[in-house]
Amino acid sequence: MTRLSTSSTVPVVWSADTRLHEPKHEIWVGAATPAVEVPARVDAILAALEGLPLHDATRHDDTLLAAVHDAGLLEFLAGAAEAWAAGPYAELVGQDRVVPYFFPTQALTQGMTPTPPVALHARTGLWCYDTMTLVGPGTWTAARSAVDVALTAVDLVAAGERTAYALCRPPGHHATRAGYGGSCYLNNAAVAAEGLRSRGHERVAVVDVDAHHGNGTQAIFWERADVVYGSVHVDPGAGWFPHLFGHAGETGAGPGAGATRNEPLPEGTGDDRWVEAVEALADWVRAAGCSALVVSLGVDAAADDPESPLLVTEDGYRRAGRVLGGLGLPSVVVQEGGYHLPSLGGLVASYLEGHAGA
Ligand code: SP5
Ligand code: ZN
Repeated sequence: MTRLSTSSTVPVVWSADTRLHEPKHEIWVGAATPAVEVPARVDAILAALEGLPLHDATRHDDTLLAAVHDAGLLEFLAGAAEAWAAGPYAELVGQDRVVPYFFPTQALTQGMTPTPPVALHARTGLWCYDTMTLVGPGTWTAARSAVDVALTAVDLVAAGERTAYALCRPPGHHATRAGYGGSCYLNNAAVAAEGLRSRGHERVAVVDVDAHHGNGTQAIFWERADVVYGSVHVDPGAGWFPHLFGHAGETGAGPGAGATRNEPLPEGTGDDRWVEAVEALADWVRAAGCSALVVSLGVDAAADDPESPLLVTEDGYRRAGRVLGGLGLPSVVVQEGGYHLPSLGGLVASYLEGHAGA
């Protein structure tokens, strides 16, 4: 397992409450499969970062969260587990997690204005866009505490740290303004970007190296010029989640035209080509004149990861860290995906070593 050298001292922010989200299962292609976004991820990462200064997240109010997310989504997520438990779902079918079965797509509504559904099992589909992202009793507390983790890391950077690492769980980059999915509920990286904006940074970059495109972050900042979003990920055009978004032609709209950049890569891409794409994103961020950086650090691009076909190594993540750390910007590194428990921590440690050592 990789250990950080003492020269790269990055504060680590976490919260024990992030362990409270226990999805147990994901429903994928109609079948319940074991969840991969599990509480043990937190402990695997903590173990690999042993020796770095550890900070407990402090409570932050909802101001920045409400700037990122629709009030209806927040209200739904905060109350969904309790409402589900009060319903007949556990005794009826043995389902003790909130999961949608009905989705109000254009194919159904065909331009008519639908009356909002009454049943909870139908209302869930208004907010949740897939079947893999289940809500249980601890989900809201965990997701809300992950936002506090991200904002505490912003506080540390605002107080003068060059780089702070936010051990967020559940991850966030697939959560849109009014939707959750892809194992994500609240968009921690987007809230961190808003946090840096509120601390006086006029233009903030979010660079996303998770194996999957961060469609939620892209959507949130799609029409904005003050937060630029760049991502490297496995090509959705080759059949990968999030399917609809992450293609090279998506570059933003309105005032945000040109403020989004995507680097989709083919299955099987390894270190050299992946790091080149990270370099392209770094050059683009440099040209955009940003004064602060949020990194969406998913380590599921790694070769051993069960959720992606990219073949990046610890050395690749270290090189990516050097490239993004080399921008010289105050940085909040936010944990996204990464599911192979034996290698997860070492990948995070390698990235941070590269970033802080650059
Ligand atoms: C944050 C993040 O990395 N989210 C990943 C969401 C993509 N998930 C796609 C799921 C594809 C099917 N997985 C089958 C494994 C069954 N446990
Ligand atoms: Zn991912």
